[in-house]
Amino acid sequence: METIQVERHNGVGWLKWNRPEKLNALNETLLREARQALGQLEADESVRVIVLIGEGRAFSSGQDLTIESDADYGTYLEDVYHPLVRALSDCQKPIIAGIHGVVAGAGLSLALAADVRLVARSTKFSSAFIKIGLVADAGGPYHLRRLMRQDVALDWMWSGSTIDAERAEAFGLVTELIEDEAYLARLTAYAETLAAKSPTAVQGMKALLRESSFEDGLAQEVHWQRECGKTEVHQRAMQAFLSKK
Ligand code: T3D
Repeated sequence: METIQVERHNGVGWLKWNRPEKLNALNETLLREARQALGQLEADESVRVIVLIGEGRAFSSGQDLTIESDADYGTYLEDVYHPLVRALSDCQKPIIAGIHGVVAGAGLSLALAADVRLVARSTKFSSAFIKIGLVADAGGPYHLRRLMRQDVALDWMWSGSTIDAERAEAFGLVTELIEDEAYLARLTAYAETLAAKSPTAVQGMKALLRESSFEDGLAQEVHWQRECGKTEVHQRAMQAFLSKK
């Protein structure tokens, strides 16, 4: 692939935006290749956790602003962004966004589609869209609404301002804030620790927390707990507990 790099280590699939010279600005090739790479990692049984990261000094500077196109923006969203955003949202495996440097505009929207966000302390978060007269898109508003207070999210989106990682943490956008020197090691340890846990329980937790209604939630609990109860991890843990009695 031209704009995406994929690596697999210790149960973790690393999906890396690879346009460092443009701070991983998102062009059509990258968005389509990312969709393809995500599909491959999802289908690979050796991969239990997926990490999204950016090569170079940024996670992503958002939509590539140098592209000249006559395409209708709505159609472009439907054809190019939404397949990736849907795939991220529908992915049963846990997705971690590892964020450093800059995360802006549609790059932020992709990061918000991850399940958790591990962030290097010097990262700058830019809402950016309004600066070029656009609404936030690529699923960003949906996720912002779930993570943040609506008035604070609107205030930020309307301002188009850039905030530091501490502020983003206060907004609820950061799962774990990490000192820059420790960032990559901690991200790797987090992902590999999660990959070592029961995949049935890990994926079940993700599915249960996404359920929208109470009744759906109860029904899903029944499904996932039934499956978890059959796993070796659970059987071994029960035997270990009982053998100590
Ligand atoms: O289609 C849809 O509906 C989706 C719509 C989405 C809209 C958005 O995503 S809005 C957000 C768009 N992004 C931005 O507004 C950020 C633009 N970039 C910047 O403001 C700055 O680059 C940064 C503040 C992020 C970093 O500044 P700095 O000084 O550290 O780096 P730089 O020198 O500006 O950038 C390095 C290179 O990356 C440079 O290229 P060059 O001159 O070396 O050839 C720069 O032009 C390029 N670059 C950075 N961001 C983008 C970009 N090229 C294309 N598109 C970018 N977004």
